[in-house]
Amino acid sequence: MSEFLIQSEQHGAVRLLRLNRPEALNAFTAAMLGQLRQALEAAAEDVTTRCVLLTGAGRAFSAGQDLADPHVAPSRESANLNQAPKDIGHMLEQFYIPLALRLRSLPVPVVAAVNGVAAGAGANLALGCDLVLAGESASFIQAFSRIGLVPDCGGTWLLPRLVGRAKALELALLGDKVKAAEAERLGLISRVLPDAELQDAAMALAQRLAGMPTRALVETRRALDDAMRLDYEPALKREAVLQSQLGFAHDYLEGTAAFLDKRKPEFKDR
Ligand code: T3D
Repeated sequence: MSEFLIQSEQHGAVRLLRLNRPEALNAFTAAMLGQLRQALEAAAEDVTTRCVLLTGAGRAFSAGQDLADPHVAPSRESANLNQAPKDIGHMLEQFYIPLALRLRSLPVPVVAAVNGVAAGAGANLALGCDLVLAGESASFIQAFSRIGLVPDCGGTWLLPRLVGRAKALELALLGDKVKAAEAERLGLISRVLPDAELQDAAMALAQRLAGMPTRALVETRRALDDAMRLDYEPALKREAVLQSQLGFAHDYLEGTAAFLDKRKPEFKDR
């Protein structure tokens, strides 16, 4: 049994978080979800951290909710004994929703390095990250329909936005395994890499993002998400508001000065 269900390492300005229950394909228990939330908060509070990189230990990214966790596992006798089943919605309210929201509102960009299978909530947590890289042997499974549930952890919101309604329904209804190459072709993820190169490439990408103007990147994430529900003109106006704000910030002054001075910029805003 792993003591640290989430391993945290600092690599310069990159906080690497590794899901660490490899014996169960990093399936989420309540304790693990709690530790992941704490690890994200710690990264958010540390002003020297400018990018988070999320990956899994062992051969999987995450198999989603641990179906044996006593918080959710139905009693095998419940049908016979007429016991009330557990309300698994509570698990979502208590753990997954705050986690999904925090991932999407973190003050730094988040990269997922999907190193193996990502199923159920594991898939959708990965897909909710800002940039998603996957090893060529990785796969994505909307496993929910296989066990009589709907996609959660943002799946119903993310899937149609990423791949359109037709493919989203195919993925969600059938719950078939989508290999990394197909996930890239569909637009579900950013990029596929040879397995042996995944971790180094993901770290290089995270380091690159960490050297960029963090505040502008985070506002870009928010603007793109918001624009999905805005008409064209309000989206244009929102861009103008954001440019007004960013135009007074250090990083814009530094970025333009560095360009004119022909030197590398040093961004600081977060
Ligand atoms: O319930 C709620 O709280 C609501 C929220 C739901 C969110 C969800 O995530 S629902 C979806 C839950 N996840 C799944 O249904 C996926 C279940 N797992 C699988 O289908 C397969 O394990 C995989 C396709 C992911 C991988 O298959 P394979 O053949 O590579 O590995 P395996 O042999 O099936 O699994 C290896 C071990 O991990 C095995 O344990 P053992 O026999 O070696 O002791 C297996 O039981 C364990 N494991 C895999 N997934 C889970 C799990 N244990 C608990 N929960 C799991 N989700």
